[in-house]
Amino acid sequence: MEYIKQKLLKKGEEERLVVKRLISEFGSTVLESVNIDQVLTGMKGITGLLTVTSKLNPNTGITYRGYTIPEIQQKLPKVRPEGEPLSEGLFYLFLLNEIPTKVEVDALSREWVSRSELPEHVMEIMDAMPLTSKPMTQFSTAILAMATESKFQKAHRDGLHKNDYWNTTFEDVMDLIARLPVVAAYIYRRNYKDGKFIPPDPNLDWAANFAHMMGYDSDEVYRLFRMYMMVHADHEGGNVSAHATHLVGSALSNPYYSYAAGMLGLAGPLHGYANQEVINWIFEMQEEIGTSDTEEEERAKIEAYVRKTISSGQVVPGYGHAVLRVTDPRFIAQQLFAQKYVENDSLVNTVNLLYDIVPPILQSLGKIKNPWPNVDAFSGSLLMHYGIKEHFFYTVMFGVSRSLGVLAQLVWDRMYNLPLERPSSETLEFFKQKAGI
Ligand code: CMX
Repeated sequence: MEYIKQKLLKKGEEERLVVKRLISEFGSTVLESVNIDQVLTGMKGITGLLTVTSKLNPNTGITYRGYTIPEIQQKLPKVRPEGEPLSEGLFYLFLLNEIPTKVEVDALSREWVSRSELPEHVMEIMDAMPLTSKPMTQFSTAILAMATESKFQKAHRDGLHKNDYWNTTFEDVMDLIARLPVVAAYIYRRNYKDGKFIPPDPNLDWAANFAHMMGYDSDEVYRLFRMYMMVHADHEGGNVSAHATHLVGSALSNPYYSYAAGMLGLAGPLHGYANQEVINWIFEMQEEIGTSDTEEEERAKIEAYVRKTISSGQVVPGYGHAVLRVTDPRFIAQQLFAQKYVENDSLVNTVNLLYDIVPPILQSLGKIKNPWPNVDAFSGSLLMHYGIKEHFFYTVMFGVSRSLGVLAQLVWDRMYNLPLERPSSETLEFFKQKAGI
């Protein structure tokens, strides 16, 4: 991987100077003013972070290093021309801002397999966890347990120049990304299958290997996993999992601690846990409304169920977004995937029907800023279709894919020598005074 490091350093040294110059020469340039409601509603819309891997436009959705999801699907190397892009290529793009060749992507696949062996104590710690503990508890515990391997932490302890932080961070990030699917697949095997560990296949790419280690070996599931990893990989810097990873990393905590923090944020119902909630909610709805004789009757029953969810003070999972103001292009990518490869699946049909029914109801509330579906509204129905029915595991899958973007960003955080994150906070008195109340 020396050539990746050399490229990274070349770009990094140039960009690091730009960041330095922005701080020293243009530090007092005003970006925007901040309103009270922005502070009190989760810092929405306040530009407070530097993130290079991706950018979220409220009206057009995510771009990865400037490329939309359809462009990514078209431009990144694939196993077959009509297939889905390889995750290795996406990581390469996040890291180096270049579309890699298939040869470069294959080298990364081999590198990740070569780094994928878990330390013995990590397996033992996973084996010691009760099966009653949530998959995300097991996942984040295993990530923390892997911190014994941190090359960054060791180098830092031994006295590391800050301009070299990126180097051992890159090494940790590569190890971590290589091992996350192994950890996740083992959690899956222990919780839902025979508990036997399936080793990675050195001939498979990262996403396909994840499916393989979970026990799914077909070109169709490999293709699904490649698409799944791609759509969940990054969503600029302010979302909870990305921001938590960055924030903890800013204290120079090692990449394992940083990513574990991100995963604990992903586990929340307003973030990545929503992908399980969508399936839970649909199943509960189906149980309550039963079968219908006509589509009209079914629509009326679903509508009533959606209204009941809202009136009981709950959110409709998979709908709404803190930034997006349109249907999430990641939802659309999955819908197109289903149109292409999935024939007449009743759960997928229900998800499509909900897309018709839910937004007008949410819109009619008059308070929700975005009534459209997000990435989580579709993903579960696809996994179910391909036989991965254990929906309590779905957030772990989201967690594996999110590593591609936020850990590439962590390398850049260290390359730029970004300092400790420390915004200020104010008391209620301050806001009352500002408002004159
Ligand atoms: N169903 C019902 N009400 C909703 C809603 C939904 N899906 N989404 C938002 N609202 C409500 C909010 O609860 C809020 O109500 P109050 O003013 O009474 O508190 C109001 O609409 C305004 O909220 P908002 O500004 O539009 O949304 P936020 O930026 O505060 O929150 C999000 C965004 C995603 C947390 C929210 O839309 C939500 O809870 N959605 C459902 C959970 C979900 O799908 N999360 C996954 C997001 C994608 C991801 O990170 O994976």
